Amino acid sequence: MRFCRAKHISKDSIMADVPIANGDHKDTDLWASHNKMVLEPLNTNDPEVYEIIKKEKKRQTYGLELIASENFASRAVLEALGTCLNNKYSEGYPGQRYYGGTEFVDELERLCQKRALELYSLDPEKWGVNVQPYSGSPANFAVYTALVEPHGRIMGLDLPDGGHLTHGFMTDKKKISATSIFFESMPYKVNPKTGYIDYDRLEENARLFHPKLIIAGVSCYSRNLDYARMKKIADENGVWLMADMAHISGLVAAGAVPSPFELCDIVSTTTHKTLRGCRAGMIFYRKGVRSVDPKTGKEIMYNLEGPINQAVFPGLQGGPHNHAIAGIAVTLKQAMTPEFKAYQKQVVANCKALSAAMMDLGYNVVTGGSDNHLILVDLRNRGTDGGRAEKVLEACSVACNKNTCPGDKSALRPSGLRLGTPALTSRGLLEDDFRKVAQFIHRGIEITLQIQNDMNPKATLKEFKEKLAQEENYQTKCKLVREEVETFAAKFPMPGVPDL
Ligand code: DSN
Repeated sequence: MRFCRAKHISKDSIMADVPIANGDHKDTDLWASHNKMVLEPLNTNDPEVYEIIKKEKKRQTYGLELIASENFASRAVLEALGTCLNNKYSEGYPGQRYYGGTEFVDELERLCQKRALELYSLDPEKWGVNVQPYSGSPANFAVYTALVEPHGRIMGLDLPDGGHLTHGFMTDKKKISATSIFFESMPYKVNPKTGYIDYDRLEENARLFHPKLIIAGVSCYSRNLDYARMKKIADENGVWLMADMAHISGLVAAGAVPSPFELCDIVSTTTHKTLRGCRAGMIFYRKGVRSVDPKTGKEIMYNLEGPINQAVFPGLQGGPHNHAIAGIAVTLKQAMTPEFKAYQKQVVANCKALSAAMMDLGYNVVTGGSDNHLILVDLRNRGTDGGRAEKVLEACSVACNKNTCPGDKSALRPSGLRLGTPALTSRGLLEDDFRKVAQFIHRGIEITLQIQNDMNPKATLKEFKEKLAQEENYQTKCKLVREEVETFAAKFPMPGVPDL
């Protein structure tokens, strides 16, 4: 097929005309319908996908979203994602690309980097940032690739104790995360009685294990990290201290929790959790003078920037997702506002209210509360577990996730529920609203117990789910809670694009 242009496309009327075929009648028809295809809106172009998105929008709007790693991105962030930036390849970094036509994506990436450093009050002489990681997992793997040789050693908080998969998760039988496949990982743990990180044991094991890098980061830990203690352990062993602040990067930006930047060498993050942006990642690294040799007086420089940038591209990734970089830039601008700071303070206040309400209802909250945006409710004293409660709550339009609790014997039957406040706080819920949310959760857990009492105590989760799905009695009970939840949730505005 040959293209020709119907008329000249002026800069003012981009997309007013699109290429049409110059050929026989059949080709012209084909190209007319091709033109329609590339210009028509989603709802008519692909009603099947459109309807699925509408259903998901409805689920988010009428449900109570308590998954601690989720949030509702703003309209401006979502608009930046759905743009022509999606189309552009630009391997490399601003000013050093492999393709032409990168003038504007260079401008965008530089703006994004500038905002990232500003948000966390970082001196550009002392810190740099890579805004190209596709998300948190690739960001972490890029740091390890840059700084830890193959089979070099890494210590991170164990996944069942509240760490993240990418911090090196493996079981007795299997290396699960690529971090444990390509590097050697040794976890540190929480104290099973208190739920707090056992820093003494980390210190002891670091001396024995000689890691190259220690990770200060969490996925399900409701307390502030002791960066000073971790820095002391890192320095004693001469190793890198990396913070993975993915869960708390919005809280850090607002000063609602301690910042890792003062004491860590590298800080990785996602941008879509408490930071409330699009799905992407960033890596901050120290640069400039690292120390001065006491004997020679010679300055020793950090060597993080080159290795980290090279690990992201060309080491692990291809072209940057320029639409995501635009989304991050918009996110960072919003995060510098007083409104965002107030939002983050409310996230923490709401979490304290939710935690207190759950404890008033007789639940055991791990560590007895929270410093941040999440709590872990241990259901062992109630005679149930996270998997069963999660399923019933889902049937009541309450979204949260099962999670292992300190001391759990089996990761296959996690005892806890992780509950987070960032998403619902974005919809404007305050402390009193979260006390109501606690009541809804409690009612869901009561139904869970009723179903369990009606079954063989050894019944599997599969059998539990079947009973929940098949017995009218329990369906009716869940429906009653669900209708109240949905009426309650519908009162709160939803950030984002109105229909989708
Ligand atoms: N799924 C996210 C979390 O819950 O922490 C990160 O992988």
